[in-house]
This record gives sequence, C-alpha cells and structure tokens, in this order.
Amino acid sequence: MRQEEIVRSFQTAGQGHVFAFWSELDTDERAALVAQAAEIDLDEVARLYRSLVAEKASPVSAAGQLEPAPYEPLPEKGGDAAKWQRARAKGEEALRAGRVAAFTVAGGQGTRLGYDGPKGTFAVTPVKHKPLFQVFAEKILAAGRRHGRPLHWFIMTSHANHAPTEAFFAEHNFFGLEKARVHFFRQGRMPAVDFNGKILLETKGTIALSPDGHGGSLRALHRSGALDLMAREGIDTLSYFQVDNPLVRCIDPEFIGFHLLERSEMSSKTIPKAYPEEKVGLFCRQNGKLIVAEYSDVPMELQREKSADGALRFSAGSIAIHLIDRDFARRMAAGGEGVALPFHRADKKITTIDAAGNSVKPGKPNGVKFELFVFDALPFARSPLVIETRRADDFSPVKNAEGVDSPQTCRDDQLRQFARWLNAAGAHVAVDGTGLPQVKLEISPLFGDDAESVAASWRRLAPRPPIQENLYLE
Ligand code: UD2
Repeated sequence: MRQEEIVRSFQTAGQGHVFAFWSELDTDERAALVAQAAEIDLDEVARLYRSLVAEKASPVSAAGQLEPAPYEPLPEKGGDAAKWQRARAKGEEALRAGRVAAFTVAGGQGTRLGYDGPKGTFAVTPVKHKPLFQVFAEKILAAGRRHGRPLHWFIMTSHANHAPTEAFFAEHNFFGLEKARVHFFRQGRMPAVDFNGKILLETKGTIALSPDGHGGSLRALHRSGALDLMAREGIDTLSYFQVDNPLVRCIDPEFIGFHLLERSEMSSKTIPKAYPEEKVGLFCRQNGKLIVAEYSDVPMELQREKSADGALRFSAGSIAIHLIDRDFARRMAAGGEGVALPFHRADKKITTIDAAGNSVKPGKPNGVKFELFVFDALPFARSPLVIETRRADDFSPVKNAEGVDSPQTCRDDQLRQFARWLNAAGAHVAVDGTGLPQVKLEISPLFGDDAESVAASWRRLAPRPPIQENLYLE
C-alpha cells in the first residue's frame, strides 16, 4: 500500500489521530511511522477491542466448566518408574539422533525486574555471576556433548532487544557454542489502544507497539524460516523454555521421551502449586480439552478449593516448559478455520503523548496491550501430555527485583541445588534446615547438570577441592 492509502485506511477505521502530527514530521519520520502503521491489522485491532475491552470477554471462564487436568506423576509420587525409564531411553535416543533443538522465548520487556537490557543478560549465578544466557548455553553445550550431537538453539527476541542480544552473544563468543547453531529471530508486535479503542502514540511519530506475547513465537518461528531450518536439519522437536528460569533443564531426556512415546504434538511440565495464590497458570480440562488457564483468569475461589484429602483441587501449575512438534508449530502458524490462538488483554501503564504532543507517563493503567500465549496451543495439539517435575530441579524464575521470584530467591535455589548434588555425590556440604549451604558455591553445567553427572565428575576429581566459600567446579 502507498502512504496515502495507509493513512486513509486509518482514517476510515477511526484511527486517523495516529497521523495527527504528520505536518511536524520530516520525510524519514513519516516513512517510519507509515512502516509501523503498515504492520497493524486494523480489523484485528477493532475486533479485539470489541470483544476483550468493550465486552470484557474472558477467553477462559466463558468457555465452560474447568476440571483439574490429568498428568504423569513422578515415580516417587506414585508414577510408573519403568515408564519413566523407557521415556529416558527414548529421549536419549532422540538426542543422539539430533532430533531436538532448544528454544528460548526472550522477547519480554522484563519491566517487573527493573533491569535495563535484555533479561537474558542479567547475572544470576551465585559465584561467577553468569548471565542467564550463559547458563542456558552451557546446559545446551553439556547436553550436546553427552549425546554426541551438538544442538541448535533458537532464541526469540523483540524489536527492542534483538540487536543488544545478538551483540551480547558475539561479545562472549557464543559461550562456547558454535555460532552457526545459534539462531535469533524477532517476534511480532501489536499496537496498544486506550480504553476507547484508539491506538496510542508513543511519540508524535511512533506508535505504541509492543511484543505480541510468547504465543507470537509460533508464527515467528514460521516467518523467520526457523521451521524450515529444523526440517533441513532433521529436527522435529523444540524444547521451549523462558528466559527467566536458570534452573530449567533445557534439554530433558525423560520429558522428550514421554512426548515422543505418546506421539504428542505439544507437552508440558507441571509442579504442584506452592500456595493457592502462586502466579502460575493451571493445567485444566475444559470441554474435554487440555488447557492452561492463566492465574488471572481463574476465579480465586476455584484456586483455593480443596479436595477431600485437604490438597488443592487445582494444583497442577504450569511453569512454562513445553515440547513443541515442528509440524504442529507450522500448522498453528498457518492458522485457518478455527485454528488460532486467542489474544489476551493486559491493562498497562503505557507511555504516550497528550493532545499537544507532550510525553505522558501514566501513574495507572491507561490502555490495553494484546498478547498471545503459547500454552493456548495445547487444546489444538494431538495427544497433548503433561508430566510432573520437581520444582527444585526445574523452576526458580527471576521476575521481581525483590521478594518472591527475585534474584535472591533464585540464587538461593541454585545454591540448594548445588549443595544437594554434591552431598548426593558424597561431599560434605553443611546446609541449614532449608538445604541452603553455609558457603557460596557454584557448579558449571559443564561439570555436571544433574545429580548423576555431578557425582560422576566429583568421583573423577583428584585431588578434591575443599568445600569453601566461592568454590567453583567446572
Ligand atoms: C508466565 C506464565 C505463568 C507461569 C510463569 C512461570 C504467561 C501468561 N504466564 O508468567 O503461567 O508459567 O510464566 O514463570 O505466560 N515473552 C516473550 N515475548 C512476549 C512476552 C513474553 O518472549 O511478548 C517471554 C519472556 O521473555 C519470558 C516469558 O515469555 O521469557 C514469560 O513472560 P512473562 O514474564 O510475561 O510471564 P509471567 O511471569 O507473567
């Protein structure tokens, strides 16, 4: 479309104010604004405003009654140990065959943490202060070495953090990974609207655009050519995790094995919720389908409901760890009749301008962002599957600057894990009642990334270093 056509289409849609400062913009600024405008599907914005803002439709509660979802329990919780063993063997076979790639969604804005820069560059480990990206890189490297097949790693960025993310990896030599196996691509964007459905301007010449949610990853994987690359390389399974969780087993053979044995198109990990208000999605069944109901969409009474045995009735929390089949991602990206992720609404404080063009930083939400969630793909998947995992081995995210899910809690959880592994290996690490060691120590994923591999490396060490402050095992 030519400039005038785009401007006219905005006027027709009642969004002509986007060009209110046109006469003050120079040629380049005009071109940039039009390019942003061209990214926007005006019909989609109008539809989303109508349903999610004007009519306040909640995609979850409106759709039918929620039941707790079934999942595969851990062996120590009554699960079938032989099945877990079979799964592990199957997963290892797939890894040896090079069928799996790692996939990190790192396009979020990380506003809660208040850290300036891509969240993956945030330093998290207790002794070496390694950034999140390095922790994942080393786990991926370790998995590749263990199975004799280096892995590809896909990283989804946003427009805002793409260049600094790439630069960070280049500066650090890709943390030992082969550059050709690390692939960055940008996710899509959506405009923010005010409570009357008007698209917000960020400045006189820019629209308030923000990332389209981690669910945007499915279309971005397709658009970027990542799915084609996977097909060429013989990769059929993506191991999906979030950028904020250094405990995650990026590549988990048991999980991969379950997913492949059940011929699932999308699988997820669950942990029992720590307390009813914990901010994680909930695995539920609705109309016979597996779904994740986001915490904000599930009525609090339901989240507090207890079963006869006193346990939470809805306890299967989603920790945003999934396996996604390549062809399923392609099918979801292509969309078509009835196959589409729903958008969710989030009310936010959005920096904008007033009628005179002056910047306004609102003190309370002044508009709405629209986001796609990747777990909304579950009900479209064939044989979707949920397995239980141990919180201490898979989940301790960094979300807030202080308090729960903060750098402090995450560091402590890493320390507990390192101490647990070392003690299981026969070392003597003194810990307090919560398992927290009395000295600060760190284990590189290249030394070991689970109890077994740490024990093997520890046994080989001669002489063994004393357990003391700042011990680092590599
Ligand atoms: C997410 C889940 C929640 C639970 C929790 C576990 C949602 C809506 N909720 O909560 O149920 O599993 O994680 O930690 O997912 N991201 C992008 N692009 C975007 C938005 C987010 O890449 O447009 C990435 C982001 O970089 C991060 C991840 O997605 O890696 C999670 O994003 P979040 O912080 O918005 O999710 P949160 O904590 O609300």
